[in-house]
Amino acid sequence: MHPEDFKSGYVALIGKPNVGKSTLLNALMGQKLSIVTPKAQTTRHRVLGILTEAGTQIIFLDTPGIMHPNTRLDQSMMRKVRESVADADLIIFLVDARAEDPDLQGLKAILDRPAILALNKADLVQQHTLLPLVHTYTNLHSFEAIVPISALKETNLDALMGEVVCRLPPGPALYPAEMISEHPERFFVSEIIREKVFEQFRQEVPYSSTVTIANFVERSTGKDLIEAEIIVERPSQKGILIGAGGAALKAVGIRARQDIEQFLGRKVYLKLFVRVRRDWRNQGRWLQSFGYR
Ligand SMILES: Nc1nc2c(ncn2[C@@H]2O[C@H](COP(=O)(O)OP(=O)(O)OP(=O)(O)O)[C@@H](O)[C@H]2O)c(=O)[nH]1
Ligand SMILES: [Mg+2]
Repeated sequence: MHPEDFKSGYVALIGKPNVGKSTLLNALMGQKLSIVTPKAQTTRHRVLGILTEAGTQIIFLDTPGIMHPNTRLDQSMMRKVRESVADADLIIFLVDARAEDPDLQGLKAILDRPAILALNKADLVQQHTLLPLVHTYTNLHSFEAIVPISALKETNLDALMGEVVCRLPPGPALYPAEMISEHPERFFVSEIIREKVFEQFRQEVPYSSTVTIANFVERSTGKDLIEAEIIVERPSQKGILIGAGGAALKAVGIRARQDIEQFLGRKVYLKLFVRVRRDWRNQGRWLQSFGYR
């Protein structure tokens, strides 16, 4: 194949919280790069997935769900959405196929960028209910294509990929073919721990938490040592995270370690600490030091 025939581009996954953007990224990549939980506002970063195959390189950008920002952390998340829209050659705009009202805020956010509408969670609805939804969105935005999918069941993703690939601009590969992401290992490790906190705790604890890696020591003999800090906003949250006799934190550690070992393909020794950083979600210096600026 001629190098001039190569196609490459940035494809941003945009939509409300919980519509299945990260699930779709993982399904398209064939491996888990972005954390997924049943709770809204799980993703806080822009997570890259680089897919190189058959003369194309697609750089997927998973993004936080679009919401009204209440904290400076939220503002940072919405900035990542705007940056991803600006960088995208193409947008996959995800909506929940069960939703009755159109996502007007999301439509506003994608501006006039070329976008494919993905009606996700189609496995949860009857086919005929999709028609009014298609009609509504067609009247609101000029979509390049509309594809019902199930990111979870991996249904119709070939059709979606077909619509994406034919709209990629000509261009060279921007990353080496074997590269699947550009985040360092410690990013994925901290995200896996954050996923377990989201899964295990209720109400405000997940939203008040973040995770930083304090120490990551690769050892040629024996297991790698990873020391991670779970940051919370108040002492009461620290108590909940640790639990009676340390049981809750221990459970987080066991679940996280299993996934970290699977992700890294090697055994690790994981040590978790809990720290209070008052109101960190509104403090610029903390946001910066936790990787949100
Ligand atoms: N039934 C069904 N569930 C899905 C589908 N896609 C995602 N989900 C579920 O929806 C929930 C949210 O999925 P995520 O991928 O985390 O959604 P998201 O859009 O990345 O959410 P945020 O990061 O919070 O913006 C999870 O429980 C998924 O398993 C789907 O096609 N069908
Ligand atoms: Mg997500």
